[in-house]
Amino acid sequence: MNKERNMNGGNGKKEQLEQFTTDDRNQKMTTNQGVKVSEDEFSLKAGERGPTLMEDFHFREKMTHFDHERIPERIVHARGFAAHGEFQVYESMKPYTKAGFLQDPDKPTPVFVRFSTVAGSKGSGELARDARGFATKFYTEEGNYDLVGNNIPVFFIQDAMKFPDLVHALKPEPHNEMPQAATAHDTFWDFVANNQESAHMVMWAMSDRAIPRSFRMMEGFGVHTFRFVNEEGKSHFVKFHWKPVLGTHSVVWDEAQKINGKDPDFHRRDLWEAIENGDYPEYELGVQMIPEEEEFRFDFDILDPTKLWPEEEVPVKLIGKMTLNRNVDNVFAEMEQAAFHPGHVVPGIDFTNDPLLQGRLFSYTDTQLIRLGGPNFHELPINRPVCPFHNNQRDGYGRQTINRGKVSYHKNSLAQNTPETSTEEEGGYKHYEEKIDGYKIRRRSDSFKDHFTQATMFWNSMSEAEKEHMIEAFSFELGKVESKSVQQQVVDMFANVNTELARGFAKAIGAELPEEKDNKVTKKSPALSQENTTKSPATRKVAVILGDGFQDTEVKGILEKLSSQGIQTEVISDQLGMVKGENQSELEVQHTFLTADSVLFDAVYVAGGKEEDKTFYKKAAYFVQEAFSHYKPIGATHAGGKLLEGANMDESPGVVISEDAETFVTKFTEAVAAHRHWEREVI
Ligand code: HDD
Repeated sequence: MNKERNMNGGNGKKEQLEQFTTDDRNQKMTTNQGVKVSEDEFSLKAGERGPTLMEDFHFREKMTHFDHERIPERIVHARGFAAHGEFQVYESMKPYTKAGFLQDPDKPTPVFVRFSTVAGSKGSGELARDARGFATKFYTEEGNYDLVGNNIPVFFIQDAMKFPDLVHALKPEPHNEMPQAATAHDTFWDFVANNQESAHMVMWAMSDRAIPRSFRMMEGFGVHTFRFVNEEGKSHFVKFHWKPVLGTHSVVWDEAQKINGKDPDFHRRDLWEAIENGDYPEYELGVQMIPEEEEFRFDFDILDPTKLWPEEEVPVKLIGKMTLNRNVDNVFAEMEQAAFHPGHVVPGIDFTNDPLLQGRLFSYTDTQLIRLGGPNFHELPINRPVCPFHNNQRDGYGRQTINRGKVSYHKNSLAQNTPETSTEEEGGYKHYEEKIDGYKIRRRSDSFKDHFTQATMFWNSMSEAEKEHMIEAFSFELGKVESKSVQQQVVDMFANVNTELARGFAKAIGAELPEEKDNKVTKKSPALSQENTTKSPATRKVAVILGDGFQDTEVKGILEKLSSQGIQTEVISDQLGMVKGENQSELEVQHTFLTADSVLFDAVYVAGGKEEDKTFYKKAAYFVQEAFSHYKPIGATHAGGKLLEGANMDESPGVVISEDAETFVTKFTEAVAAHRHWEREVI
């Protein structure tokens, strides 16, 4: 058995990483060769005012290492953030798959999860309108299994052959590298209109799903149809889902754009802080399964990655839970060097002929070769499996393993034909023996040619507020497109999805309104609307606006009660330090009106202060107005009530004003759990 394994707890991934972790604090400084350094500020010079000498090995080493600190950023998904955690299955999945990590509900499997945006560079703002990557590496005892998904269950294209075209179109335009982290430009929409298989995913990208409130509050999808294979060799088609325990929630577009300026790290900060606070993000793993013999039972092709399987037709079975419970020690070593690959599978999980998946199976290793500089990236601590790995692969840049012996080929007699292959019973991976018999052709199956039915189903499933947001999103994106022809092509394309939608944004961009199309699709899938998601006040961040002279006795009690509901409160005032109540007790101020902004919070509670402090109230009113216009819950007690009355907000949905602390806490907690109050009229 590998000595890196089973050191204590789990299957040893944490301990394995610790072997490579170092702490430079309280140590003597040395060069990389271990020689102690006596001076680290001045290069070695010929005379006090003279030139630096070539023999200064310390300077040369320090500078050379620095010059090589960067590696190419990911061509897509460059901006991301990750955390460690564990996964546990609820009950054995033996009837469906032999995958070892899905058998024993008492055995946790370590995981590493990286969330990302797709289009932007490594330093871009995190609230871009974009799909989010949701990539999970399971360190199983049978090898690494990577589920490399997105928060949108379908994709723009049906064949990986078109991926470079898609990415060229959505990235900043090559002649001036604009716009950063945005699809609101000519080339993206030109691609959409001329590659109409993108219709369904574009609907998702224009929906609230593309501006999540948090990585902790978004779903994840494996997108492709994979296979589960059990010990008897029976196969089920399977789609994977991650369901966030806190529900699926989004921000509004105006807010997203402002967050990008106020805190471009908003999503990573949220994840990092939740884990540091012990509010571990949780996601349930769900699977939709279709037995092999039912492959053709549906009105869409189940291998088409632009189609989802409506949950009402193929129920999602929740089979386990993932908990993210540990932040990384070092972003570069762990997140930047993590190499995910949909082709990293374990026995019991297999591929299908989805042509998008087939192409991905090539692309991911290929990209790591350039990004991580050679074929040995599997040896990097974050990528190492927890089980032993032995084969005849040798050498290459950065090789760390020291392979003993002179035999590095198969078959051999000098090493008794080892390392030896394993039978299926011994755990050897055996590809599912699917019968394939056909012509070599460059063509797409007719069963992949309906691009609009599910796009319409998505539209039909949205609430009124969600539909409005989508019309606005199209209007924004196409409003930024310069080509009138591209604008009109997109209007005409989406008239095939829904006339109200296409006319809605055509009007906003001054395009010709499309003719009414005879679209007979009435199907809905309620599971697609975020209106129907879990609502909970847990971990919601409330800005508490306090000024000197606030009603301290009651307000402190209210804050404690809110916190017992899992709500996090942060005090905002006009200056840092302590804010003093009318009975002289104090509370610490975490932010000023200058360092905080309503867009960084889920809700606002105004308890106010001395009523005569006009400047304070002016700033507070601005803060609250903005939160109100983003449909956020707003609460007020004491002097805060007058502020809301003055701004005519007091009668609006999601606004809670009460002098009675008990009633206030109950109603405000409900309002916070509701997330947003779309029924509110915003002037
Ligand atoms: Fe991809 C990265 C997800 C289609 C080629 N992809 C990447 C990441 C995620 C996805 C989450 C970031 C992994 C990380 O955090 O390191 N990609 C998807 C999904 C797709 C998809 C859900 C469609 C269902 N991707 C796709 C295609 C190709 C690629 C069709 C090419 C044939 N993807 C890549 C890549 C990346 C990548 C170029 C960039 C960095 C990396 O792989 O490691 O190889």
